[in-house]
Amino acid sequence: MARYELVKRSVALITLTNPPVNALSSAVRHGIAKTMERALSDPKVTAVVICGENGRFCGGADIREFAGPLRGPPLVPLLDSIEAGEKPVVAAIEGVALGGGLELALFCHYRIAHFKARLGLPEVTLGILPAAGGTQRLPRLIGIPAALELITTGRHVSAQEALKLGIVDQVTEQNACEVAVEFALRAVAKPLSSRRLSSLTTPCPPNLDALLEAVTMQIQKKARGVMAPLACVQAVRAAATMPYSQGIKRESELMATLFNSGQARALQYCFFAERTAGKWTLPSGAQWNDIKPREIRSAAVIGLGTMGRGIAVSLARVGIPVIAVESDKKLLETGRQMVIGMLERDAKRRGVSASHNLLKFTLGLQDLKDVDLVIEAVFEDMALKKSVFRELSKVCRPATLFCTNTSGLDVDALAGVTDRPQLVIGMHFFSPAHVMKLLEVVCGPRSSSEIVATAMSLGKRMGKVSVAVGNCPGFVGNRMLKPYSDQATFLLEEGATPEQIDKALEDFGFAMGVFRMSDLAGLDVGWRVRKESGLTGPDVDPKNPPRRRQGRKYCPIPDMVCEQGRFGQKTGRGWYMYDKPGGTKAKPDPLIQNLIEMYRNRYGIQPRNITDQEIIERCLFALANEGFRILEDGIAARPEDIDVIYLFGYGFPRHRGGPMFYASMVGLQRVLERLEHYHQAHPDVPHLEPSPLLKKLVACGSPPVQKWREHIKTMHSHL
Ligand code: 3H9
Repeated sequence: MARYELVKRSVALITLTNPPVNALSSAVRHGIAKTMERALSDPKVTAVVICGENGRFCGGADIREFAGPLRGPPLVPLLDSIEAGEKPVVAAIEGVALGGGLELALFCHYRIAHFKARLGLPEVTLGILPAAGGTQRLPRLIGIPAALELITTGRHVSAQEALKLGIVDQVTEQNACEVAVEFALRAVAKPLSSRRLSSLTTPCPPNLDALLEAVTMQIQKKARGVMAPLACVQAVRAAATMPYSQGIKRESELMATLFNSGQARALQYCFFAERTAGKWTLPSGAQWNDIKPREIRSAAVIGLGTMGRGIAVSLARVGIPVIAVESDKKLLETGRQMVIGMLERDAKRRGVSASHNLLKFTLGLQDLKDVDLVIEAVFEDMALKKSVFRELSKVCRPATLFCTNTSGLDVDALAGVTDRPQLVIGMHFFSPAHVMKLLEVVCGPRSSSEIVATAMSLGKRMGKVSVAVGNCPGFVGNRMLKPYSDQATFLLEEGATPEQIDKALEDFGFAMGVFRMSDLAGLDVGWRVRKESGLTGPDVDPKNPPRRRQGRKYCPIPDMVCEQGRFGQKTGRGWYMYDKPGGTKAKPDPLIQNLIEMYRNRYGIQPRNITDQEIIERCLFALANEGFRILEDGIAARPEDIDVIYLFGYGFPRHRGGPMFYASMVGLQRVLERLEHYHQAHPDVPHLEPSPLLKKLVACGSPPVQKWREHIKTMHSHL
């Protein structure tokens, strides 16, 4: 776990060997302790270099070990012995030095980084803080403002930025280990006292209190209810105001509080869930690591509306030539200008040159005959999409892969009109497609493992978090959204206001409550879907009881809002009012309050006081309940997949872990009891009836999320 070699006759080279990221597991810590002891006690050794195997210095503490009791040597005393030694120790940083990895380097006397290396203290993203001295040493090295920014955001910096900030002593384009060995030889004669960060005082800005206050306020505004960044501020304050030994104690007290918190567990769960999501398996047994994706050398995007433009940008910026198609000259020209503008802004932001030459714009589908893959992104209309796919079948070569960007239509029905149903798949991008990280890869029953592998790998190449899901109306994300937003509108009927419901959800941690979110997305989209599915509009039988549709409770308030031409932000009016069409500052609108009151009067509904607890339970337990049904139906393979979809596509607060993890943290027994309670009160709302899987898990003793799969295994899979 740590290899020892003597090089150049007098330099001990210690290599951390724990692939893939050389995390500081208990075995690695043992290895460091043993090899350092050997190096410090061997009189032949005059200097030490620490590096990591396979061009990666160290990805930090082994996060998998956080779940169990601490084994092996604790990190801080081990690292103290490195700094206290009388032989210069040089960290040779290649690949990454993150978290405990950077902290290890900060205990070394010198740091040499390869020019492609990335450094950072990302502990805050895992709900903890850099507790191996990071919060005390980094401020001593680079000053309070810069250290505060890095520690509270967890941002990674490039080697060049690390050099500018003073984190590393040298950046090299050569082998960092070899450069570090030469550097170590030259350092032998030099005094080490000024290189020991623990002995330095922290350079303190005169306005320390104001600075810490400003950062605290910024954090409270941006990350409502999140504990770790605030604890980081307190730890950095200790670095500024206490001697090193006391600061270290404070760091460790703060860590102890965070370490056992639900937030840390949730954030660490998210880290692994994100990585698990890419590991898909199909009922045939085909899986992510044994099916080779096809190489995509060219692509086409059909339709240059909001979605198509974002998709074209996402493809072009990773170097894939794109042919973009529109149906008439005017739309094509508008689309062209928008795509080029977006690509330029994106390139400027990333400091690269825009890849215009990769884009071609055309009115004719026949230009697509040789492309490797087509993404259809026309209007969400089944008949229109079918006609596009019929045409594509005629013009494209037989091997071209067909993808449809749809937020809920039947992917298999589209596959059925093509000459290659096995090469058709859904790619549900989220708007704006070049910004949002989520991609639902919708596998139809006839989608081949090769197209699943290709769509997943293309998603990864575009920087997306891709999740394979089965084919059903709304797939995973939008299917779950319905019971969630239905509960919100039922709560309106019963006595709540849009702003009260939004506030409860935003206090819970959502970036936006359900009504503000709907105003942003546009209320007309859902209205059209409801009209098409016969829930509202002229097709509804007038004899139908007004608040019931298709045998269940129905709330027509959202339709009434749309009937007044209030479609959300874009029209300047929706659930809220805005200062102008397209405005973003939402203000409560008395007209909405009137509309709800009139509605209640018409149906004799007596409003009651609704607590925030009821809002959270009804919205979020109904959401998770649908998640359990999705698992039962085999539309998602794992609870982690559902959580990743909600984290990346729907603004679910990361420190709550996602709807399924949140349900497990609340306790499945409690979720079951509350759903039973609410279902009893609202027997005509089937979404509140606890799902069989939830009941089964409770009967099995409420296993942790990671074990649910064992109980789902026997169920049918649509993936
Ligand atoms: C810490 O250091 C606390 C300290 O302050 C000390 C306190 C006392 N541990 O992301 P990838 C796994 S907290 C365990 O796909 P990439 C990962 O799960 C830590 N496992 O690769 C995956 O496993 P699998 C602070 C880890 O090239 C595999 O490695 N450090 C760890 O895209 C490959 O990962 C961090 O927060 C770990 N530390 O990205 C850094 N890291 O193959 C966390 C990775 O089974 N890590 N794995 O799915 C990362 O940000 C990225 O993994 C990294 C590589 C940038 C390193």
